Amino acid sequence: MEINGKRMMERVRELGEIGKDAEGRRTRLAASDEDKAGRDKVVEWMKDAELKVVVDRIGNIFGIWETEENKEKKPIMIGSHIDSVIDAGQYDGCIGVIGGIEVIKRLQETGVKTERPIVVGVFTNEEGVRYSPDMMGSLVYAGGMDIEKVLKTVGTDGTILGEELKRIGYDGTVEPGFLQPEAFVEYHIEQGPIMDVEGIQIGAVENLQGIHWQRVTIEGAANHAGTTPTKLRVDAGLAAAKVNVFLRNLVEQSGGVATVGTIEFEPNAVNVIPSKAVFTVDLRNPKKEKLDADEKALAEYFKELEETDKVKIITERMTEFDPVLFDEEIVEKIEAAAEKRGLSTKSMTSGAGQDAQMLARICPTAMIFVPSVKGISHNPEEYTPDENVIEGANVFLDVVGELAGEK
Ligand code: HGY
Ligand code: MN
Ligand code: MN
Repeated sequence: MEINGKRMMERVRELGEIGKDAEGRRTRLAASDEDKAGRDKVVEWMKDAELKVVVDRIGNIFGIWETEENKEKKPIMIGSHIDSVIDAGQYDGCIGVIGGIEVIKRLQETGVKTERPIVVGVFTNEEGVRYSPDMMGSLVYAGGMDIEKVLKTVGTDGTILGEELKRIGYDGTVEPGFLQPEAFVEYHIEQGPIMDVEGIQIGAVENLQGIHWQRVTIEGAANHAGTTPTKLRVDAGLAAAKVNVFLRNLVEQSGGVATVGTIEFEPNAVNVIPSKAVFTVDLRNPKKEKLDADEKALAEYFKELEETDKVKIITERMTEFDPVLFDEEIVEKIEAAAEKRGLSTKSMTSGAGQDAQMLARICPTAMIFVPSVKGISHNPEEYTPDENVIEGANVFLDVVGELAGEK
C-alpha cells in the first residue's frame, strides 16, 4: 500500500503558503492569526477524512478515526505541530501532521480495518518562540506542566496564551491527556545534515538530546561611548559577547551545541555603552552528565565575569528537558519497514526538540526522519525532495498500520 503522494505534497505546499507576509516570509507563531489559518486548514483536512475533531484546553487538536469495534481500545497516536519559528521552512512539523492525516485516509480508502483507533494530533506551540517553553502543548498533554499555569504564560509580545487561544477559537474544552495512547509515532524531517551527507533515506530515531534554555540579564552601566575610558567601562554588551564565546569553547569540548538566539541591549543606542543585555542561551547535549557539567561551568563563568567586568548577572530558567530514549521495538519496526521497501536506514539521535519527546513520558514512542537537504532548517531554504517525503510517509503508513493491527 502507498500513500497518495500527489495529495500529500499538494497539502504540504498549500499549508506552506499559509502565514507568509508581504516579503514572503513564512511565520506561524503559536496562537497567532497565521497559526489559526493553518489550524483551520488542517481541521478541514481532518473533516475530509471524516475524523472526529477534538480540541483540548491547551489548543491541541486531535483527529480521531475509530469504529464501533475498536473504540474501546487505546489508540495509536501520530502527529506533530504546524506552528513555526520566524521565517520558517514548510516541512518542519507539517509533514508529520499532513502525513498523519494521509496515513489514515489511505487506510480508509483501501478498506483496511484496524484493531485500534488511530488519532492524529496537532500539538500547540511546539516551537516555543512566542511562548516558552517549547513543546508546550505536548508537555502539558503528557502531564509535564500544569494547564492553569501554562494558560497564563506571557508571550514575547506581552500577550497571554490562554487569551490568544480563545481569540483564535482554539480554547478547547477537554482536559489534556484525555486520550492515553497505546503508542506514539512522529514523522519529521531530520533538520540536520547527517542523512543528506550519507545518502540515508529513512532515519529510525532512537533518542533525543537534552535541551536547556535560560534567559540571562547582564546589568552594566550606561555611559558615553566617546568620553568613557575603556578601563572605566561596565559594559553589559561586552560581557554578553564574552558569554557567547565562552559557550562556543565549552561545547567544542563537551560535544554539545550552544546558541544565543535572541539578544537585546538597553538603551540600545549607537553612542551609549549598554547598561543592560538580555539574551537567551539554548544549550544541548545527548549526554545528561555533560549537559549538567556545561551548565555548572557556565554558572561558574557568570560569577567570574561579575568579578572581572563588575557587572551583575541574573539568570532565569526557561526549560530543562533531559535526553530521551525512544522505544526500541518501534525503532526496529521502522528499520524493518524501510528495509522491506528497499530504503536505506540509519538509527539517529534527534538534535531538535520534538513533541515525541513529551509523548515518550506516557507511552512507547519513536520517530521517523527523512533528510533535510544540506541540513538546513528553521530557514525558508529548508527542503526535502518530494520523493523523500513520500518514501518516509510510506514507511510511516506501514509502521502505523502494523501498530494499529491492520486486518
Ligand atoms: O527547539 C527545538 O529544537 C524545536 O524546534 N522546538
Ligand atoms: Mn519540529
Ligand atoms: Mn522546529
